[in-house]
Amino acid sequence: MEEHPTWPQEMAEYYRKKGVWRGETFNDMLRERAMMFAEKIAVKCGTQSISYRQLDTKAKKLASGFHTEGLQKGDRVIVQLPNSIDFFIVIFALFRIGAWPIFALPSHRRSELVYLCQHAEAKAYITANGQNGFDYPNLAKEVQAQASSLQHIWVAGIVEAFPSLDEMEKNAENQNWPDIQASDIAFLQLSGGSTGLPKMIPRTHDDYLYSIRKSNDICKLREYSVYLASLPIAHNYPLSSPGVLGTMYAGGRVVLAQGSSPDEAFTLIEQEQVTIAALVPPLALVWLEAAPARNDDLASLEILQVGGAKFSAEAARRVRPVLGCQLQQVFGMAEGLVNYTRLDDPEETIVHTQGRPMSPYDEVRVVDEDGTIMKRGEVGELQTRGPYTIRGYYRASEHNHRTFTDDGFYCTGDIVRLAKDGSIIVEGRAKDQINRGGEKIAAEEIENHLLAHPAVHDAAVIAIPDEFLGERSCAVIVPKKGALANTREIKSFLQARSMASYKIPDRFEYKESFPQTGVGKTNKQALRAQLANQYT
Ligand code: J2J
Repeated sequence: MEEHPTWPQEMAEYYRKKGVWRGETFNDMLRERAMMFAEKIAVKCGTQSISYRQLDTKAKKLASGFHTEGLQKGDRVIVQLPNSIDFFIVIFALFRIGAWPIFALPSHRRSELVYLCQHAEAKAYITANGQNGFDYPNLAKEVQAQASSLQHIWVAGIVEAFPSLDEMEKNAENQNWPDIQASDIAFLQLSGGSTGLPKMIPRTHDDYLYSIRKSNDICKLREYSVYLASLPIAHNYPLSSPGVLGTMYAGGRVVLAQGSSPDEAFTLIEQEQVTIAALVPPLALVWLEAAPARNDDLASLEILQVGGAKFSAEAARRVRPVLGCQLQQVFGMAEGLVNYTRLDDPEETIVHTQGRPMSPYDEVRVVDEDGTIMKRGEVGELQTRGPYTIRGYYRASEHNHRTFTDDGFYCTGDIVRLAKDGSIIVEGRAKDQINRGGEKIAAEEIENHLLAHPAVHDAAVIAIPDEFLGERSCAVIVPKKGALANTREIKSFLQARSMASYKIPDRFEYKESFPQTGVGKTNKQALRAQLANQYT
């Protein structure tokens, strides 16, 4: 089985020749940072902190432990950790032995995790001790019962009956580490998905580190930069745009928060002299709302990044006057391409566009439904390829045929238009997904859950506009003849199937039938229009 299509050889050679891919691995990165920045704090979390040197030492010891337990290069390992120092120790330990972290989100539950474990034949699952009020070790046990490949569950922190990561650390001196190449896969990132469960995205050391270096250039990340991570750092945006890894690459300091409430975030900005923070639009609205009524000193904050979903121009315009910092819009995707507004762009570009590709090697084109390339300024689907955009998902050959063109472009499913200067304006979406304030929901995934309910004949999950989140999800259900479908009951049915809670539909509607397209598929556009009429 072809596990993951990659760049054609001539493209790979070209990127190497141009110095885009430098042959650098995450292991090189940490080793060099440990030498260059030594006792400087790399990550701070609450009262705990870790220096670059300590991180390198701890990661090596844990890598040694993983090795002793039989983890090998290319093994897949689910990593489901909250924003914590352990997250870094774990991923750098896995990089050291060449095992691939799969970046599950803390909000993922049994349904997502069983799928990830089964599909990737994960050998180990590393999770949190459940201090934050959710019993992660128990979830891991439930998952293991359905995933025969899972040989190990390891817990960060202490929980009886589970081996802890601390216990696993072994002497790492004179260890023979496997040979890790920059062209090797470093990890599997998760896609928001539009069909079924999340697809896995194979990212190499070369391509990801390129995206991080480029992001650092654009965001001017330096040794004195302090990055506030209040979004879950397993997500591609806070991980790499430039995120926590970019900050470490620059030798800066990462400050981890457990959430984005102004109480926590503003206090950290003031205490830690944060210079850059990243948010999704609804959280930016909360900050804009809260700031005028508080007395925090936010003067250190130079850049507020907003991305993951469309940020309205009205809100964008308020960032500088209210928070006193530069706004940067970020339009990215875990598959690769990331667009930024530049720090020195004219105000109108920063407020009205979602930025432009970060690399001169990014190729973008806007096409109509037949794939014909459109003129500048016309609205169509964005397709892209480049040195850090994947050529295919992991173990998804059928889906890859639909999502990647013959000439290797990724069909983003985003409907955009290009401004005169090449900046991208996101106008909508062709993919069957709901973007709930940056959290992505694949309609089909939830429809499949709904169809498993005995009273449901047909189901369609669609986006409905929402002032705060941008979009919310609505499940429209055609009940079986004679069956009584009850919202409360269907909701608890979904909850019992155990999925990330943001995927549970916000609203339920019932219909006798769905409008159809010419070929007999549910016409979601017409359905959205019907619902919109119903509520205006
Ligand atoms: C409109 N839609 C946006 C924006 C993402 C940086 C930033 C974000 C992500 C991310 C990321 C948007 N305006 N500013 O990985 O490195 C929607 C698009 C896109 C999808 C990707 C990064 N920013 N989007 O959000 O993989 O629909 O990555 O295709 O989660 O989010 O989602 P995801």
